[in-house]
Amino acid sequence: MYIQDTINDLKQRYSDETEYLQAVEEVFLSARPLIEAHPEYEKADLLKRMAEPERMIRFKVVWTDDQGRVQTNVGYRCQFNGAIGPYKGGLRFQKNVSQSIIKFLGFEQTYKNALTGLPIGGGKGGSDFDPAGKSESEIMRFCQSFMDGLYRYIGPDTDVPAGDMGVGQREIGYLFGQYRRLKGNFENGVLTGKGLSYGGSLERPEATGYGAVYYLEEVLKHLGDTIQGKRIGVSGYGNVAWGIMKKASKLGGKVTYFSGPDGYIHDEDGVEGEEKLGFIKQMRKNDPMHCRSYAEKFGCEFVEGKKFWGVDDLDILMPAAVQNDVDLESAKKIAASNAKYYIEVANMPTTNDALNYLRSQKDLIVAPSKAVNAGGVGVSAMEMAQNSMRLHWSEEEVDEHLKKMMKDIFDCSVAAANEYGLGFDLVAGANIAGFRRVADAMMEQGVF
Ligand code: 2IT
Repeated sequence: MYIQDTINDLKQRYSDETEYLQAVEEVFLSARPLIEAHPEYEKADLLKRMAEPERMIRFKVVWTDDQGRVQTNVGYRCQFNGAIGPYKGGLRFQKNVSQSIIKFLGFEQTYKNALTGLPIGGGKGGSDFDPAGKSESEIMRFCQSFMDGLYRYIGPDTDVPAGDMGVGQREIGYLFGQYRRLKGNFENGVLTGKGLSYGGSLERPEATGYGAVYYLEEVLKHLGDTIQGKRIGVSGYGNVAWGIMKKASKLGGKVTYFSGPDGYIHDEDGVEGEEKLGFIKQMRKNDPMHCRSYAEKFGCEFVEGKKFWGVDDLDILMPAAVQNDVDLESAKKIAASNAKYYIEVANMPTTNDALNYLRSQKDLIVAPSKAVNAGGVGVSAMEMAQNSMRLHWSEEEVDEHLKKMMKDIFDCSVAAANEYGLGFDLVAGANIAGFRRVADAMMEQGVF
């Protein structure tokens, strides 16, 4: 009753924020056994307090394009929950960015960050700026104006932004440069995902994809299986998908399908080797909307306007593109295929009805993104640690910490599901474990 009543109230209050409501419903319903075992949560109005961002900042971003026309965008920073540490989370620059999308990402980030076991709260930001077709100097001017609106709200002990879609190392450089210009202070780097020349961490660009593969290895190991010879389908070809391809091929797996907004690629030989990986990196930089040129370059199949969910020659599916990539119709195709593992990577890549459908399939292992993709923000927290200690870790050191972190996240999810008699349920386990850490920190800090 308490959970459903809370969800219903939120649906009334935020009726037009569909993505946000979707994320809240998924976490609260997945953590049901924990919430029902703790009547003190209801007394403390904990669910509503967890669903409400501590602060939602919205600002105007005005910049001038190369033709001298003045352009106006909207910037957001959602400081969702700071109970465990400074707000931490990426910035997304994408045309479709709305308050609901930033809020859902900030909410998810809170539980994901809690799962890392590191002292970081949850936040997210971004803008409806569309990076497609923009020149280098337009990107720089936009980033500078964006930081003009944001700088007074962030800081190394307050809120530490990073990248997300449309924000990579180049954008982080311009954002940090403007922050430093405004504040006249290095402030431990303030942002993460920085370049190596001014405080970035080795392996941060690969961390989300590598972490996802390390998590996958834990799942396989737990079930007496291995990645050797497994055929993997990854949706997307951005930074995260690229990291998965790089690591999976090193460990003996084969990414035979990937996709873009224009359709999907089927490369029977697998995406491996410097040439293919380098081509994908360049393709993303030149044109984040089309992956067809890969098929032309390497002589493999391209299927226009379709998704590969449901093809019969894949063992492992890793949606690593956008939210709500897999709907109920795709889920039914996946369930009817030979795939044994559905490992979410992108933030909320599955609609709630599709996720419930997939979770109800006996022969399919389902893992949730907030656990699988936590390696990215985890290495960001390690970048913060390196910056505050004023030193650099070697790639081996970062990698060792990342591996251990992914194993800990997997183990604590398995343990949490077991504790509530749920069996091997990675979705419930991760949500319970993440929720409990945030809940404990909030309960101990009193009512506010
Ligand atoms: O979704 C995510 O976890 C990120 N975009 C990375 C956040 C971070 O602070 O590194």
